[in-house]
Amino acid sequence: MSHHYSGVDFGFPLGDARLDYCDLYAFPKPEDPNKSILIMDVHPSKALPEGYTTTEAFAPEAIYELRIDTDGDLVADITYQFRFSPSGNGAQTATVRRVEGGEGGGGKAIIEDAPVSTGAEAPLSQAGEYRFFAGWRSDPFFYDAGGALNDFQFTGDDFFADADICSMVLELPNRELGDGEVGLWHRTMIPADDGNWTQVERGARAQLVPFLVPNEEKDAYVGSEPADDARFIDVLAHSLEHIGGYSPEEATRVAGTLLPDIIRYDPKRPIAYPDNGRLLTDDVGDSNAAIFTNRKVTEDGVGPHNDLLAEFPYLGPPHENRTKT
Ligand SMILES: [Ca+2]
Ligand SMILES: [Ca+2]
Repeated sequence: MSHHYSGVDFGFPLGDARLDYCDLYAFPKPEDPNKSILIMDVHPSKALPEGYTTTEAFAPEAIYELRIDTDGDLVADITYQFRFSPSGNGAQTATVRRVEGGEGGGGKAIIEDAPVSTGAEAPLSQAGEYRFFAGWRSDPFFYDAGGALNDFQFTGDDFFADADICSMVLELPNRELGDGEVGLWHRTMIPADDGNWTQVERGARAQLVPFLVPNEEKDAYVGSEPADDARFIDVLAHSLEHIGGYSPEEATRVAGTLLPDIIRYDPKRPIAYPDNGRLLTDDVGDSNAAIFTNRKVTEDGVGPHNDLLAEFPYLGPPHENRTKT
């Protein structure tokens, strides 16, 4: 097998920022540990190389999914599907469906016609014990991305300090997740020519794809399911040899700890990425830098943002108001 390590690449699936998976957070609701907060972030407002993306938050032709494995076989047992109306008249709305079992449509709509926020307000949609928010917020992710691109020579410059993100925030009772640890991941589907759906994006752990999956393997990786992730251990190991100077054996061992690409989450245990769930303040950039560089660099000098909210939707208001007037 030969791979060329193509370097860090922050490109978007099909060149479309709206389809780009960014981060997945999972933690108990601070005010009520019998409920969980699951946050999926897509579509960064800023691109690297530097540039801005579209103001339409979510792709109306796509299905965004939160996949949940409840029995440890890495096959989804519950899927929350998020779909969005076109933004023709300026405002998008969202529908959330809960589908049990593996594939296909069906399921039941739990939230309908939820407004997609483009400004500072955070309209909340509620149905039974579910609460939902979708729209632009301040990106909670913090990282010296420029330093990472410069061979991990960090200067403490937070690329995301003024960045926004398109967020889907779901609050639900823990019993909806079953009893015990679950595996979580995100995927994005778009219509295929044959009337089926094509999976064009997926992930759970932050930064794996841009840092460790070479361009020639990206389509295969984002089109796969976690149950098949053993096939990508050699791919990630090869990248780790290049970036971190690992020996082949050690690179393979470390790659094996990064896959399958899921976040394990048990709301009854303490939350800390990557072992259990992910808090908005977990310093994923630091823990990943240590892995990617074989502990030659262990921090980027950037910490959590100070605009997080103590209550739903937990993410601060966006830096830019995108409401059309
Ligand atoms: Ca399963
Ligand atoms: Ca940091």
